[in-house]
Amino acid sequence: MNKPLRRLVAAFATASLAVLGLSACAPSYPEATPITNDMVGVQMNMWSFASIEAECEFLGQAGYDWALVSPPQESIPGGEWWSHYQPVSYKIDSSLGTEAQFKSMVKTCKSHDVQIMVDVVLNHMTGQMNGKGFAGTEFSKYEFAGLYATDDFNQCPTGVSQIEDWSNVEEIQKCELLGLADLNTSKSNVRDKLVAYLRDLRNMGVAGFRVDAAKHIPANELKQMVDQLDGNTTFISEVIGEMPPQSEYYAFGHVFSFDWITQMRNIFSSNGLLGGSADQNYFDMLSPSDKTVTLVSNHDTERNGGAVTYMFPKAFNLASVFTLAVPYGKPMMYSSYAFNDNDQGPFADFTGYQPKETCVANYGPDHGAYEPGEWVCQHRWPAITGMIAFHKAVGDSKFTNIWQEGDAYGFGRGKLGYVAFNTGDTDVAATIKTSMPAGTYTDRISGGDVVVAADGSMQVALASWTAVAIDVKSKK
Ligand code: LM2
Ligand code: CA
Repeated sequence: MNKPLRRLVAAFATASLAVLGLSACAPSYPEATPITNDMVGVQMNMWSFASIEAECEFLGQAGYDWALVSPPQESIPGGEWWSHYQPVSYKIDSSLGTEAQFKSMVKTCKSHDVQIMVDVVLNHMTGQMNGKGFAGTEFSKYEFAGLYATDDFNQCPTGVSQIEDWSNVEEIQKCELLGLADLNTSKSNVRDKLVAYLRDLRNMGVAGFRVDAAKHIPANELKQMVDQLDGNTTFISEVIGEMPPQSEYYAFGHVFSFDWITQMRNIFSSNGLLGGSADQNYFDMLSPSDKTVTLVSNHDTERNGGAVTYMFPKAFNLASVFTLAVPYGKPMMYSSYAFNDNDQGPFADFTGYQPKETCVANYGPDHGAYEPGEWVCQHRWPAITGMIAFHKAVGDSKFTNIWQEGDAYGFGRGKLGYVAFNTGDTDVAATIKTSMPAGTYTDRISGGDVVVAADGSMQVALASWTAVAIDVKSKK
């Protein structure tokens, strides 16, 4: 159903309930569209609300359907990006901006058809012994006035407060992650506070959530919170590793694919490793496509060596192209700032708030070196925005016409698209057989022309570490 039609149907449903004198039991929320495989998201890591608001016109035009915002709630103060993962209260006020700016962002982005998703920290509160939050809220560890008292936090069954045995699910879920005060979500009063926060955000027009540290929250307790929101709300749980199994979480929402991050790093970290990657059997072994958000990197893996990052720009570019090119998952792109210190967050001014973010000049994989703090703006890289259009044009069509020549590799997506990569040091000129209709196409990567002959063959010149992509919607 298209967006206006969906609105109309929703309006009728409400009207007919009113005519019948009935009222819906569940509270009604602003419109939200559950994410689909055709949609593309982007994590705007540590972008301030005002800057995302300003960027949403671009995001909408580029075809991004949703943007993920870093944890917006009040946290401990401090210039480290990770202070945002240490909540002090659920007031929307942090170096990323105020509640007014947050609401304005959601509204403006919606007007550009970009939904806002929020990174929510439900597993824990800050680990600091005591202090004052960014918005002035005083706290001590295990005492958060108006929210939680000591008995609302888990007692680690091992007697040591920290998680030690990472194969023991009870420890993973009931002991402290990094010394962060671990909320006891088996208690309904604790879940009620967390649900109130989620409802507040949903009422502000937020469409869904990334559940931070979800594996540290028992799936059945998280589900009880999810069930208290409306069914259009998107949930994406962060569940890394084997224990607990991801399937417990995709039973009621989505999961991020950390296998995908690893696979992209493995494939794109050296020359010529793409061969065989257009393999439907491989995708069928992963978590279900309609439950899985695929990504090249996030804020953690960008720092821990687990992912391809902007520091290897050609690899990052092609890994993002590949993620948008295959019939698997609900892709989320990643956009971030340059750093040379893992802890350093974006610079804030004397008010404590971040000044407006602006992209580096000449953003793209050929930009060269960055100064720490510069905004890399991977979400604007031409190959990535070009491939959003490809992704939407090819839908769920199957792999066809797989081609390999040395370090170059390509595949079709039925009759709807074709993409070829060269992950070798030498340029490749080749003729590739496709199932595309004859004609002249615009390459989604370079913007140049690609001609498909009557027999479906196309001639391509693939420079080292570039790609070429055409689809039915790029036909001239
Ligand atoms: C996550 N997912 O499960 C986030 O993606 C990840 O970025 C968070 O860690 C983590 N879980 C907790 O939300 C980050 C950062 C840590 C940082 C924590 C809390 O990667 O380094 O830990 O946020 O701010 C920091 C210190 C750590 C200290 C801890 C508690 O780096 O040394 O542990 O605070 O004071 C004693
Ligand atoms: Ca926990």
